[in-house]
Amino acid sequence: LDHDALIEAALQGERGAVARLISMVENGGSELPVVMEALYAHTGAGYSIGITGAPGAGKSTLTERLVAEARGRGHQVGVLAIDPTSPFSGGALLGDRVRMQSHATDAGVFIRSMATRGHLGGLSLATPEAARVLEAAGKDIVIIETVGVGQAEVEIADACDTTIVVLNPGWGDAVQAAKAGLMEIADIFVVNKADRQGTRDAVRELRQMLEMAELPWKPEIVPTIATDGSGIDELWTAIGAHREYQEGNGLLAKRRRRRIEREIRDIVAERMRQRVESHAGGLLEQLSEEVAARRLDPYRAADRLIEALEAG
Ligand SMILES: Nc1nc2c(ncn2[C@@H]2O[C@H](COP(=O)(O)OP(=O)(O)O)[C@@H](O)[C@H]2O)c(=O)[nH]1
Ligand SMILES: [Mg+2]
Repeated sequence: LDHDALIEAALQGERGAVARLISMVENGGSELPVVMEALYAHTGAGYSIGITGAPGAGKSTLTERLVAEARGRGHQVGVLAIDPTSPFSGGALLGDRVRMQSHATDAGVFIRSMATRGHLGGLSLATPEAARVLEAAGKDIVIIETVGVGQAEVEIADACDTTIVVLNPGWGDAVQAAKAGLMEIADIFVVNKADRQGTRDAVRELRQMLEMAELPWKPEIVPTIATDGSGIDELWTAIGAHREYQEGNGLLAKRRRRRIEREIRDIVAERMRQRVESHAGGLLEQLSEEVAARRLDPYRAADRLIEALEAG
């Protein structure tokens, strides 16, 4: 396996090389740090957009529309579809692939359903790394679709430059959104399926909630019909406005620094975990036995293990 050739090909945007590097990220092999180091110098110019919301809200349909919109404006686009509830592919992911086929022959688009097979840091580490691969391959817009389930929503807000929360018209959705803490993470709200009844109520309800929240940035509320493309133009404009706002006041740089900080923290935590594991069977087992025999308490045992780690 020639890493240099692989990296060079990925930098040229070669599809197969990009796919292999993302697989490498998913598998979390030992060669990953070297590869990421080589790619890192070629990143930084991309802009990432996160799309989150409940299953069935229309995230994938919206993503496909946004891809077309971005392509029409001359951008190269990467898409990462992440579904932590079905990490080993399945109906939803397959569905995404089928629908995305309208872009399948376009060299300016790279779409990937992500899963973490072996990456020890899980998706929170694999996602920024995969996004970086796409960026290095020339994708200046990276869209990350995540199904909104609890922690994943908070994580996506950290993982991208603009976070879009997708809701549907329907009684109580705005209230649920507020309860789930979405008011704090959404940079833009999309009320998708605006062809359905209750859209105006949903928008009004959301607006009221946002007014009460007193946020520094007032998220725009964009009604869309992803199936026919209505509102996509407005959504693109809203993304641009949020980007400009963040670029103008230094918030984008701040947001990215926070992201990097978290990534470093995750890597360190992961490495520490690995090192602890490397003592499994030896010192760890011995300490466990002493704790079980009440000769030692777990905290003292942890101290002893840390001392051993520090001693190398
Ligand atoms: N009526 C209507 N259906 C939509 C709209 N957007 C998406 N859908 C449908 O909703 C279903 C779920 O869409 P999908 O994009 O897979 O949702 P995801 O799970 O959030 O990615 C599909 O059958 C879509 O065709 C919309 O604006 N109006
Ligand atoms: Mg989807």
